[in-house]
Amino acid sequence: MNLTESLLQALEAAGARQIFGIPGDFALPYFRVIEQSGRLPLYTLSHEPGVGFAADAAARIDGAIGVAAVTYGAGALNMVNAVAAAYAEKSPVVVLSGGPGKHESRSGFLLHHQAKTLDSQMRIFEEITCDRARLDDADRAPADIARVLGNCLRHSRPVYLEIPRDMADAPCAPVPPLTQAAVDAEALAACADEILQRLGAAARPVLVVDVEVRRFGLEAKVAELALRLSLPVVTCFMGRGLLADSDASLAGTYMGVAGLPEVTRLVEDSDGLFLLGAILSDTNFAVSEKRIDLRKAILAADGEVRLGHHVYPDLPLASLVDALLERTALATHPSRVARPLYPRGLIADESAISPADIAIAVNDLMATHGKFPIASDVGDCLFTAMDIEHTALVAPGYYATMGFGVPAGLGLQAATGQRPIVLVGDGAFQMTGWELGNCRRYGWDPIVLLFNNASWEMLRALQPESQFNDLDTWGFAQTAAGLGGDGVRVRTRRELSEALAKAVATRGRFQLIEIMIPRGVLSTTLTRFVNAVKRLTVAVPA
Ligand code: TPW
Ligand code: MG
Repeated sequence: MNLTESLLQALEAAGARQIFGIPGDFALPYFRVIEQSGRLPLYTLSHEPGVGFAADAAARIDGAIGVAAVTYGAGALNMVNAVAAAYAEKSPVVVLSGGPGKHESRSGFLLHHQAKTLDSQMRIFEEITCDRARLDDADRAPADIARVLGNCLRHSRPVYLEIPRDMADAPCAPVPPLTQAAVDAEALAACADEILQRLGAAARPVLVVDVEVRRFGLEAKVAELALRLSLPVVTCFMGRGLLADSDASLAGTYMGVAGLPEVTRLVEDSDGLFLLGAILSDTNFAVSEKRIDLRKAILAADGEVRLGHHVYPDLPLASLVDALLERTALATHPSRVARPLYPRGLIADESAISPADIAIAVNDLMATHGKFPIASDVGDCLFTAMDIEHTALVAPGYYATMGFGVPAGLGLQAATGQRPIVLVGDGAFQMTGWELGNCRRYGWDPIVLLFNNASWEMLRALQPESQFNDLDTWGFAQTAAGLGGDGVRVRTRRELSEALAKAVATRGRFQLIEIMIPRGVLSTTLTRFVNAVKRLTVAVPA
């Protein structure tokens, strides 16, 4: 077995199902092994940000690890933003980078793709990964790989492995199985008891779920826990889509002043908030109507549990959920909170299309054809997603990087085999929309809903006086045929309805529906969000 083969075997054992990548000369040797071994399918894309986003989305949807394989320097550094997003939003992406061979670094020449020193890249990635190794020693490599992949899974954050090009084929032992750190059973028991006692004493307990619940594969268990404790469940903005297919009484998504008033009241009036796997970000919490006193909440995240002023360190979320389930039986009275009803029944007339109409059209579509997983970009499309029925959703709701939507959609389809819907603005599509050109080779056929308002509209909403938010009206639909898909531009609700019906009926080619939206027409959630942000003058995701 050579070094790349033992790495691939370890990746597969750790849950990887495919690799996204773009090669370069420093990466050719390990890419050859990826291809020849046939262990994991390799999907090459067009630009490294897309590679990072696709790997991230695959990790998010599967609760598994995603793999992004690139070349040294120009490749890896092109992916910094996507990896930073994965770090911030706790997505376990394994970055594989080629690197100069050992003898090359001794040549005395500067090497192409070298930024400052040959360590610059590793140092840059140190800031956005939770562990790293350069696999330049075949004896040490198995242990290094095991440690790095173990940390990727434990922390659900990106890691970095550099493969010097003269090491890819070096003989190497298999990677030892990953071990799990032991959990202190007494601390776990005490913590679970204390949580249940607090929730029991609360008059209005609420369970707030966020991304870690999916990252650690706990959705079914958490839904069961909510049912047994008859807790109403709310997702964070980032956690939208969680528990979508469960029986839990899902009240909606907490967005403070920007969200549904009944959900805001539920969370902000609660005297027993149980935050499970939550990222304490501004987009999740700073838009609160009333300040939520987190000291009174129970927060289980980042491998620890905080209850008021004390902390139980080193308690993985999965162990905590198991311990809580062991201590609870099914409640005799179910939670009284009902799921919100999302709007349906698009009036297919000659009116111009608003973001709200798009949400209704997607709800109609899912009512007829079943649910689709959704990948959303940043912009009004993401706020519009809040009016769409709960379904699996991946979106950079906290780090808020544009360019995520289209490549994430490809990642979803590669990882799940399910056909996704992509929601994306014209500004974001200008960044990574070209990745759709890779669909034909792999048989992917996402339905892409492009919100074309010829504008960086979200920025305009924040600062209406600026002219620089005007974009040109690109003819996106017309580019689709050249990229191997079908494109159509729609201006009225009738056209939208017809285009969606046709898109669903056409399999095997990506379907790009370019939806023309007049400037200044926003979703209700974005309108509320912008007003709230202006009022609260908190940092905005822009
Ligand atoms: C990588 C800053 C946040 S929202 C926005 C920008 C430029 C405008 C989005 O325009 P789009 O959507 O896609 O047409 P819409 O609905 O507002 O019209 N660069 C990156 N990420 C972010 N978030 C920005 C800039 C930004
Ligand atoms: Mg726009």
